[in-house]
Amino acid sequence: MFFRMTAFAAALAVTGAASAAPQNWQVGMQPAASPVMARIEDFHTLLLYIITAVCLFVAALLIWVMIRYNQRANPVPSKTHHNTLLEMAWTLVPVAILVFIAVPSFRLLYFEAEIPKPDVTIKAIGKQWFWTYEFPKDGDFQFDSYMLTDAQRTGTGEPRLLGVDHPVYVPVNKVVEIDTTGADVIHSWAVPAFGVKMDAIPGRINRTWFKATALGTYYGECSELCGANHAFMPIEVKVVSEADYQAWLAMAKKKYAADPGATRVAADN
Ligand SMILES: [Cu+2]
Repeated sequence: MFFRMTAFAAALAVTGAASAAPQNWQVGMQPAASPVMARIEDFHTLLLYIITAVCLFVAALLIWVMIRYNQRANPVPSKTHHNTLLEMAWTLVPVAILVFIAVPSFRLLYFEAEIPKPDVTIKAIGKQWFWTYEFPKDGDFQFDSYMLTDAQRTGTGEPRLLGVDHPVYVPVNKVVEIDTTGADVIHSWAVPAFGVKMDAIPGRINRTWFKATALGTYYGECSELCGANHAFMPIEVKVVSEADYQAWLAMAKKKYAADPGATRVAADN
């Protein structure tokens, strides 16, 4: 079972798709692979310019005060205790900056929150400590997705602590709705390259979405501390062409519907 799935993944890998995972010594974010993440990066860059300017301005004021108004340069201190114009300025200028930031911030929040009509709907159920994926509209099957052990990883090229036995497949350039919930405690379904991080809370369904813009393998991790193996329930999403997705769907429907417990084999290793 497990090996047949791996062979299928290997066949798809021939299409030359890239892999998006954290790199050693990485400082910045993973390259954006969805419209939401592209906007998050733009917003992040805008904020970086603003906070850099604010920091430089405040640092310059501090240095100026230290040099111009130290005891040696200014032996007789001023008795000034207020200055209406200055106080208005240091209140209103930060307000103006915050309002300026709020506009793109809310625009981004609503862009994330308003889910376009989905082409694919996937239910991601966080469990201690793995993910169960359901495809309620494309054939109504489900399967479990466990992290690969070091022994299982050998020869697969899967990254340590990120590769899973049964990745989720999604078609490229299609809107994928993720409905997530927790079966036991709070988990969080997160894939950085898609700009997605949604708490998986028992008793409710949280919805989010992404539209992967490039073929490849994308990794994420449970992002809500959920117990002993919190760090060992990664997320692996394979973004494939529509034809490859249909091929996977046909195979998955048969395999998982015929034997819903099949994934247990991998789980018990
Ligand atoms: Cu978790």
